[in-house]
Amino acid sequence: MVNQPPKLIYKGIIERFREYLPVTDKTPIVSLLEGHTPLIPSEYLSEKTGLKVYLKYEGLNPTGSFKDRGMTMAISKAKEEGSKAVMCASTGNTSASAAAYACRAGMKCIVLIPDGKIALGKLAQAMMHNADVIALKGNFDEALNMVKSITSQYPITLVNSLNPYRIEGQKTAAFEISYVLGDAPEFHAIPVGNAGNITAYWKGYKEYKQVGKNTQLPKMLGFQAEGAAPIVRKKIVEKPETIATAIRIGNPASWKQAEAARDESGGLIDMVTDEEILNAYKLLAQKDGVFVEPASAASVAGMLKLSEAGYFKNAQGARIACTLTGHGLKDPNIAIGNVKEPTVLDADLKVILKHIGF
Ligand code: AN7
Repeated sequence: MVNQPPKLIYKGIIERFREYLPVTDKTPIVSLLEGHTPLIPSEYLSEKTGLKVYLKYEGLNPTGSFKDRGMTMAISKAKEEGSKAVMCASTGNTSASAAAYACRAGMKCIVLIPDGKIALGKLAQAMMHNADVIALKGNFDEALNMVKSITSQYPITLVNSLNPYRIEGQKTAAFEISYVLGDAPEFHAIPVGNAGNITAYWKGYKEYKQVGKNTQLPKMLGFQAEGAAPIVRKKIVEKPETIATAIRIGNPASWKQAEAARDESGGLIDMVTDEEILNAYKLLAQKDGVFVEPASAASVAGMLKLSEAGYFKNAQGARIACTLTGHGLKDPNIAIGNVKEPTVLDADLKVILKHIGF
């Protein structure tokens, strides 16, 4: 019938997983139809590791990263509570997401980013979505301390992952993976920065097991960048450094929760070098056709590191989900700086044919 609304329209993670989320009929849902991202099997990585490798491509969220899952919750709840402004510290993706969702909610958004250390695409997003962008002469950890101090004293809602609604939203990625695979995978590999996402996935997997949707829990495998690996080193890193600017964090807010996810699941948190990150970044793009930002490749870099060390030798054929947290277009400079340059040729058919081998 002509006027019947289509029944299968996807409405975003809050509507899809409403029963697992702290929302009510009164919560105004601010959504960009985030979530429902593909779980892409990787033949190449499966062959290389002897596992069944699945890539959870979170770069396909509306603002290009997994942050949108948490932001739809954080902004909806902020709106419900009557908040007029939100604020976050960010290595880039949180600011892009907060800025977009705040626009949609008609709220003001203030973001604190480390000056010169966020990827170009993310900066463009925050600016384009009209956030008040403050480039701090300091790193993410310093920015987060400022934001915590300001939001605890003034009427501005904090939307970093210290905001519990962020974690609630982000746990839905674990639900989606479980739904597609019919159960939780045996392993889950994930980049770790501020450690909100590993916390969220672990919560999601546990909740699905509690309600009987899953029969098992995965071992959580978290990966930090070697120059920003406080959890691995058991010590705050005062001056974190890595090419993967998204995870250039020296004092993660969810440090304890990440350790709990690791320990309760029987998994581990390890570190990968920038070289290993770039290698996985290129493999994903060039073998699987999946373009991610450098931080996202940490999950695959870590899986490959463990595979080479024999970690999976008694688990051949097991399923592993690797979260690919953000889209490759976020950080065009790293991409362009790490692969071969375009070949500049004259507009001459013969020259071009010669170049391509005819
Ligand atoms: C692509 O945007 O912290 O361990 O301020 O953007 O949950 O922090 C981003 C983090 C991994 C790490 N991959 O996740 C921010 C921010 C990408 C990211 C992480 C981030 P968490």
